[in-house]
Order: sequence, then structure tokens, then C-alpha cells
Amino acid sequence: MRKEISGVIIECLKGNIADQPDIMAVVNAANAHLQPGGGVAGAIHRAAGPGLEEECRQLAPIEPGQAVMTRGHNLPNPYVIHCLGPVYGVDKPEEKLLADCYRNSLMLAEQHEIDSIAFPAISTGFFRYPLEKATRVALKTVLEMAPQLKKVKKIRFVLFNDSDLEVYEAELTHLAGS
Ligand code: AR6
Repeated sequence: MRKEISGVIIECLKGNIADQPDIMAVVNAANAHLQPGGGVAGAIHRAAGPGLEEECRQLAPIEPGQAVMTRGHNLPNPYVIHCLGPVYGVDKPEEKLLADCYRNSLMLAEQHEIDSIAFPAISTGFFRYPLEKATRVALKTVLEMAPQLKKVKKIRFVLFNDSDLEVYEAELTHLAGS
């Protein structure tokens, strides 16, 4: 699914965040120490190679809601933006911290003149944020920021399975109209 909001293309598709070759910056659902880990972080670090872990070491630790940027190393993307999402039920207020991840990533992208960015569903795996609630926060935050974006022209949400994609598509239709 694809929509255009204030000149920004917002799209949702099923796929692997580590395999988005037409995108300038992919977002990592990181841990505080910016170490490989599992899920999205594992896939990104495996594809990027050890140079990414080395670059990350100088930037860690990060706080929930924070975003930092590195090069993409062996990924097909020039940049990776690493975000620490809230652990659901632990890091509070979780809705604000999750929104901060999306806001801070888009602000970093703007500062570095990045025109396209791909997000996974931050916090909805190991960090247990319920997918429907996290989807609403992600899409509302991005739609609110769209009119202010000058450099970012494409925002892609990469979902890992069909049911997660359906939740994103339903929420995007609800928020942006069909
Ligand atoms: N591409 C796209 N989405 C994926 C991929 C992938 N390759 N792999 C998993 N997902 P998670 P979190 C989905 O756990 O909840 C790590 O160990 C997954 O189904 O990667 O923010 C870190 O080191 C889920 O919907 O991120 C941290 O310790 C979503 O991406 C911790 O987990 C996020 O799942 C971060 O947990």
C-alpha cells in the first residue's frame, strides 16, 4: 500500500529490513548497547558485517527514544539509524518514547539530507509492545511530521509477516483515508 501525504510517499510492505536496496537509510530496532542481538538488529548486523558493530561501539549506550546514525557498511544502504524503543510495561511513558524514536529518526534523516527511510515495527518483537498500539503511534507520528519534511520524500514501513502488514494497512487507511 502506498499513500502520498503532503508530498511524502508513505508505504507499507512485507519484507526484510536488511534487504531494502532502494532506500538511503534503514532504521534498526536496537538495544541500548547497539550490539547485534536478535530480530531486526541481528538481521542488520549480519548483513552489514563487523564494521557496523565497531562503529556502533563509539556511540553506545543510548536511551529509550534516542536515535543515532552510522554508515551502512556492507548493507545496500548508505546509512543506518539506530533507535532504542521502549520495553513495553517497563520504560515509561511508552507512547511518547516510541513516538520519539520515529520523530528523532526523521529529524536525523532531515539533517543528513536523506530522501528515503525504512522503518521496522520498533518495540513490537522482543520488547513486547502490542502491534496495534505501536502501529497507531508510528503512523500518527509520521503523518504529523510529513508536512514539515523538506528532504525526506519516501517513508517505508517494512513488516515481517502478512498479519502485521494488514494491521499497518488498516491503520494507514483509517488515518489517511482510502
Ligand atoms: N525485517 C523486518 N522486520 C523484522 C525483522 C526483519 N529482518 N526481524 C524481525 N522483525 P525486534 P524490538 C520484526 O525484536 O521489539 C533485539 O534483540 C519483528 O517481527 O527486532 O524493538 C535488539 O537487540 C517485530 O515485529 O525489535 C533489542 O534487544 C519487529 O520487527 C531488542 O531485540 C521488531 O522486533 C529490540 O526489540
